[in-house]
Amino acid sequence: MFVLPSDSTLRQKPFVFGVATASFQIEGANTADGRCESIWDRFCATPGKVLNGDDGSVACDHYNRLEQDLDLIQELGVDAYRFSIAWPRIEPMPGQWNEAGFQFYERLIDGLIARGIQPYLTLYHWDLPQYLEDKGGWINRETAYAFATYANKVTERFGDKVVSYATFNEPLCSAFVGYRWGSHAPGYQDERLAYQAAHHLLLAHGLALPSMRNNASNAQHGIVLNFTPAYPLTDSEADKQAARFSELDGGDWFLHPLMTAEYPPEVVAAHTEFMPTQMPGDLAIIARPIDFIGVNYYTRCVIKAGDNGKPDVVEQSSPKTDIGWEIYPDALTRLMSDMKIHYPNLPPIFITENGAADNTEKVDGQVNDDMRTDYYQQHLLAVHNALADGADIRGYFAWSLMDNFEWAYGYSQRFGIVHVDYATQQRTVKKSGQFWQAFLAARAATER
Ligand code: IFM
Repeated sequence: MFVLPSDSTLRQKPFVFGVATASFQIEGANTADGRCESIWDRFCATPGKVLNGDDGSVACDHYNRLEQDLDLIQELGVDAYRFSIAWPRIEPMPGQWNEAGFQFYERLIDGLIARGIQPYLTLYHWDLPQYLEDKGGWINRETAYAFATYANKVTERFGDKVVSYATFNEPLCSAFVGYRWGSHAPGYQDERLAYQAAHHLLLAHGLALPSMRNNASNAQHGIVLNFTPAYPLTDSEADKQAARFSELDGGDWFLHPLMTAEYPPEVVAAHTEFMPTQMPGDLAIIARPIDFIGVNYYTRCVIKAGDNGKPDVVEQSSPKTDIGWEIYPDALTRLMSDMKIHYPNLPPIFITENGAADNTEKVDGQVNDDMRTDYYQQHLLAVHNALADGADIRGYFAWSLMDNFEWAYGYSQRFGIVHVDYATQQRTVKKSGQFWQAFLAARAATER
């Protein structure tokens, strides 16, 4: 049974509740109105990279169903909508700014505002223009400067209409999944390239901030990172150190330089041969002040010390979501308190993604996704507990508004609180979506 104390901060404004999506995962229309090819279009077209050969050419056809989807977001009763901009729509050729691309997002932003919903904009959620990849992508330092120019153009256009700008979503995935493990675009498996890409992503973030602030001085500016808290298998020093190392070489590889202007020394010492080429002053640019950190949380991992103390993941037999990620809400509470301990200068936090893959299908017009509903309830309690412990969390976004293209898993994994029938593009609010509607309606009622 879901019991959130009636006086929980979660039930009170200005705590922000929203739903989140990303351009490539929902828009489709990947050749419309001058959009150029992205690295994910190329990756999808490469045999064997994406399950079932799925691609983003249609996805949820959101590009052509914008008004209907805006109404849907409004029906949920959320305060905010987090979305990303497809760089390939905005700058389809180097230095050429595409008015049709700007107009699509303008209609989106204005449509949200007209419905009383706050726009939370992410500038980069993995869909790099392919022409930049052809020149080295995130391995090429020039890409960081190209991103800063793009960020300037977008924030110049939308300014303070947007409440919150995030430079990047999960640079860990762009750098480490894309260049180290290879299961995301552009699909390299090379440690050296991975740390170099990570450095240029962080540099791009820092380079973009001054013009973003200048163009939108009332908006909040920050970055969204993902974290997988690591629990030691035993109380041994070796397991504890291995667990912390896995965090430092994960989410903290990005958070640490943002907060301290240095990379985690333990990882630098262990991986000297892979460390990125930097220019003097880069770390000061990376550590420019930000207004918020977006935290994406889905699961934890359990770690034991393997060969030479290296972290080894130990599979757990506890309940998992359909994608195979352990359900462990307490790790979200712990993550919040650990972050405060490790980084005393931490800015306010938004939980910018949290959710579950639950592939329950529609039966008689209903999607009874009980596992996801339960997942949300447990994680709301985890956020409540973190707030009670003193964490400065300002908002929570459910991932995702609707089922969508789940990267290398194609359409096989459903994260939406709204079901999408990909054959008809019909949207159906799931039981989890109805839970959110009821929760948000109850909160609105107490304000009256
Ligand atoms: O779908 C992704 C999203 O694009 C980034 N964060 C994790 C989600 C679930 O895997």
